[in-house]
Amino acid sequence: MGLFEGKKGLVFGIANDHSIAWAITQQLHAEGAEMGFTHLPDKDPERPRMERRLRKLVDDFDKFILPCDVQNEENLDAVFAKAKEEFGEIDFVLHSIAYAPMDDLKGPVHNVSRDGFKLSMEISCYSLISLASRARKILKPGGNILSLTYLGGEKVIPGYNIMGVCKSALESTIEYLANELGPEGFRVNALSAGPLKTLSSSAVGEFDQMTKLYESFSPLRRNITPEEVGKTGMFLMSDQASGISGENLHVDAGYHIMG
Ligand code: 0WD
Repeated sequence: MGLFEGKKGLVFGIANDHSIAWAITQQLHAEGAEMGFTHLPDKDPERPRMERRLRKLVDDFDKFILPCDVQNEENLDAVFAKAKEEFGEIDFVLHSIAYAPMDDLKGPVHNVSRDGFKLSMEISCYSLISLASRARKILKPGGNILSLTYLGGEKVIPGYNIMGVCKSALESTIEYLANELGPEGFRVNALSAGPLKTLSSSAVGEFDQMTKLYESFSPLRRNITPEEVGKTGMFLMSDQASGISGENLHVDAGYHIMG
């Protein structure tokens, strides 16, 4: 019997088959989880690219697929209403979302615009609060929320720029949420992944140099694979991790320990 047999949850952040959320979803599905998924609303309803890409991946097993821009309260309400209708209660929420406008992301933090800062923080950090406040109303005791972060939230990583500031805020938010939701029986954790080529990461400058550093200097002298991130994400959301909350678990071939 799979670790997620009878378990139900929501997955936010599959953009395509390179997405980290997809790597985790494949492991959750293999362990028997039932899931509802969201995608960014398509700008042109005549050409629903985002929806089509997601549908192609999860069509065989999704319970539902809904558009959701995390900046839109009505979208968020609709997703959690649907989850309640479909599942009653849920066991997990995967938050695998980040965004910063290209002009702000490419440049130094001291040049970030006020609007760019607000937008990046809202989508990359506040969105977790939006999900948590709704999730706690339908999470089962023992349920949990997992979010994705990167080492650039703990240390200065050249090229990571404003996203590093967002990840710092996200990691702190995870700790506060873990403390607040713990007494209700819920866990909140972060998975800090090494660099993987995805739509989002291709916008981060110096990405290729980052992966080379992992191959040369991490304790394992290599980078990680999507499958490794997927398996650890699945573990953290499973009952096997029932004693883990407020954690920031690095799946980065050990790179974070290096000076
Ligand atoms: O190396 C990497 N790829 C790492 C990524 C290393 C460590 C952490 N991460 C983090 C990212 O910062 C992010 O939090 O993992 C998370 C997932 O990122 P990903 O899998 O690398 O990127 P991607 O496949 O692009 O998924 C992120 C998705 C968006 O994709 P696009 O590329 O279309 O922006 O976040 C979603 C969207 O699906 N997203 C939103 N969802 C709802 N509302 C919004 C929004 N406003 N904006 C972005």
